Amino acid sequence: STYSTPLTTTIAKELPDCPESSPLLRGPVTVNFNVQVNITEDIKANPHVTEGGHYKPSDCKALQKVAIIIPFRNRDSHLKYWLHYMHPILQKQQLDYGVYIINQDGDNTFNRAKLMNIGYAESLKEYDYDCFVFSDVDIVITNDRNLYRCYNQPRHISAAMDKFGFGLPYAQYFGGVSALSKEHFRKINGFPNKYWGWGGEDDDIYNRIVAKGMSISRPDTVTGKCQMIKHNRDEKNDANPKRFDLISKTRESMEKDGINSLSYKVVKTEKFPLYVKITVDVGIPS
Ligand code: UDH
Ligand code: NGS
Repeated sequence: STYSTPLTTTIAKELPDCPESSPLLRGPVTVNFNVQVNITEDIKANPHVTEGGHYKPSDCKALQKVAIIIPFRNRDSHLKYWLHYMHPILQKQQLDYGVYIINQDGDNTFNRAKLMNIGYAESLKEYDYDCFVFSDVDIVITNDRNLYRCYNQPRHISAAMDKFGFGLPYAQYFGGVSALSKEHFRKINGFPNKYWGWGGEDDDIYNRIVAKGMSISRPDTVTGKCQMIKHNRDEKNDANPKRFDLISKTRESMEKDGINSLSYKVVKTEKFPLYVKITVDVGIPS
């Protein structure tokens, strides 16, 4: 005779850990910013991404929970390319991830680093992330083996940008796309809030990392290739004349300026199929 298992019994099966190296990765990815992209098509093309731009593998447990944070204002034309190219790559990387667009409200001077601090704080209210990737909206990687995850040391992901001849403009460059674990981020008291306008905030972050005895990890120059969408300087993001003075004082200022002094107001939170957009009031230069 046969025994049947009661239908009501559900066996809670733990997913196995995802492998160290995803079998879905292929290497080079073709990117072309002259080809038109369409958000409706991209929503259809990414059916496993859930409302608010979240994804996790269904057949294995991701090794890291990654919040992708994009400082933003008035760059929808770039965001659609970022979403088009990055969502498929991030899924192939078998990450448990969410995409956070941190949109600066109003038209005062732009503050990239403060927006990234806000992204860290806001994403943690939603999910227990252990890694934070900070990315400009106009940069995409062109090799899917360049992982959007954290390493033992803070990671500089955009290590070989087209505009710098697929190299670094200088050895300490930490701009573009980077990844810090929660532990790295807390160690450096997050990012500076006092860089209004263009330039220097990425150098300040570099100084913080070095001041706390850490070093920068990077992919090799083949894996690290990325492309930036060409554009003109935005309004209200002129070069900051105070940046040189500020970066000469990181070691002192970092103790009191950072995640421990962050203050802002959320104006609006909007969930779209491929991302969350959090509009924030960052205040004005003081
Ligand atoms: N950003 C916005 N909106 C703005 C300003 C900046 O979304 O108004 C964000 C965006 O994610 C951008 C990042 O901040 O990718 C960095 O700003 P940026 O793109 O202005 O910096 P970048 O150094 O360019 O790439 C500076 C202007 C270069 C002009 C070159 C003219 N050929
Ligand atoms: C340095 C800036 C960085 C900037 C980098 C690349 O000079 O913030 O150039 O700029 N530092 C200072 O100004 C102190 S780029 O070529 O992308 O325009 O990221």
